[in-house]
Amino acid sequence: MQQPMFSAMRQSIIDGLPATATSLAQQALSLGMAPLDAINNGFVPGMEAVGDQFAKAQMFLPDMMASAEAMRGAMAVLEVELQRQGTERPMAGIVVLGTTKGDIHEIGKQLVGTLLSANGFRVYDLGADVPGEKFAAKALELSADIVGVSALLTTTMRNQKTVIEALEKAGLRPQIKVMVGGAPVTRRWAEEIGADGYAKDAMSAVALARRLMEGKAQSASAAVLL
Ligand code: B12
Repeated sequence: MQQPMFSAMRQSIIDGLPATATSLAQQALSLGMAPLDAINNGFVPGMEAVGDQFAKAQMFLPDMMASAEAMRGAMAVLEVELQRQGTERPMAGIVVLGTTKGDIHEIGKQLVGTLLSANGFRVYDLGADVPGEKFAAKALELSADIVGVSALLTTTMRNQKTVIEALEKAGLRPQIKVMVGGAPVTRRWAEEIGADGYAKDAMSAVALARRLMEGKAQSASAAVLL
């Protein structure tokens, strides 16, 4: 039953059909499919195919927008279930999340936020096209543990560094861990800009956030011992 359903999900994204994608997400949940299975094996492969077709000029911007709309429709249904699972966990840490200035891609960042919430993190999502100072102001206001910065364009990746600089300028860098991600981002880039970690997808982002929290706890107890 799963394989034909995954294919239908993938196709609903490629064809840019929000009503179909939403209905497939609902059907999957009512059949007992795990929301992450639907996301990772059904809908995300659809988005990947769309990206490939767009890169080869086999698809144009309005089609890609329809595909993004279909993805958001499916995610809206699946997120509710993922969030529900997260409400039953103890608080793991406070995360401020956003996409860099100049960049309007939101789907991957939202998926990261949803999985972090589902795993007990309290997530504040600033949205897309967010300047560095806004990340810093929100992190200060919430006493955040982690700032997560997404970038999907090679031209906006460099603004991830601007976020780190804004945190430094606000004197927040010592106590706040920064994680970066997005399709063009690499581990090497994360190191180059002085981020504390990089994750290639939302599942790895959760593991990374947990590791960063452990690192924070260790340096806090080391400071107490000194
Ligand atoms: C959907 C989409 C859009 C939608 C966005 C809708 C929305 N509200 O998000 C729309 C149609 C608006 C759009 C617009 C544009 N897009 Co676009 N878009 C895409 C597409 C097809 C899919 C992106 C996506 O949602 N993927 C699915 C999610 C689940 O994956 P993801 O984003 O990579 O996120 C995962 C990981 O990267 C990671 N992650 C993401 N963020 C973070 C953050 C942290 C902290 C961590 C740890 C991890 C992490 O975890 C996520 C979940 O697993 C990509 C193709 C691609 N292969 O990426 C092109 C793509 C990114 N777009 C591209 C382009 C060129 C554009 C436009 C400039 C087009 C134009 N001419 O106007 C504009 C950009 C405008 C702007 N200023 O931002 C290019 C970028 C090329 C480049 N190298 O810079 C791509 C690669 C397409 C291509 N192959 O050419 N786009």
